[in-house]
Amino acid sequence: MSLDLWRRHQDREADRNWLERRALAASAIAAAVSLTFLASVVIYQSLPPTAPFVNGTVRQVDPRARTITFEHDEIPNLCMESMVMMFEAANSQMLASLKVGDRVRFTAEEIENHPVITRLEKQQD
Ligand SMILES: [Cu+2]
Repeated sequence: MSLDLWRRHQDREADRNWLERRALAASAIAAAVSLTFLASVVIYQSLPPTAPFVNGTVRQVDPRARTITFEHDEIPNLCMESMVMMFEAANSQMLASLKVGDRVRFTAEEIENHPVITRLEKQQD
């Protein structure tokens, strides 16, 4: 092998090594990104609900529509002042044995662009 040929061979080897290293780095970055994403999904799902409990008084119950109207205190996570408004309940059990005038504490969260009651507890008088 002439010196020139040998040099070109060495250059090609170097190019190939560089490409291999770059491919390896790219897949390492891709793996790190997907791991980070997976980890954040797992952490997000394992966290308890963060919506704070809010006090309210039941003003209307509609079991067929699965809605409850509350006079409620401020709901900071929804940037909402105290008011009277209707909410959808996350499940129909929340409406069982609930009657107008009941004082409750509840959490409301924005789900698919509308506020939903996600937890509900009757207050003992
Ligand atoms: Cu409101």
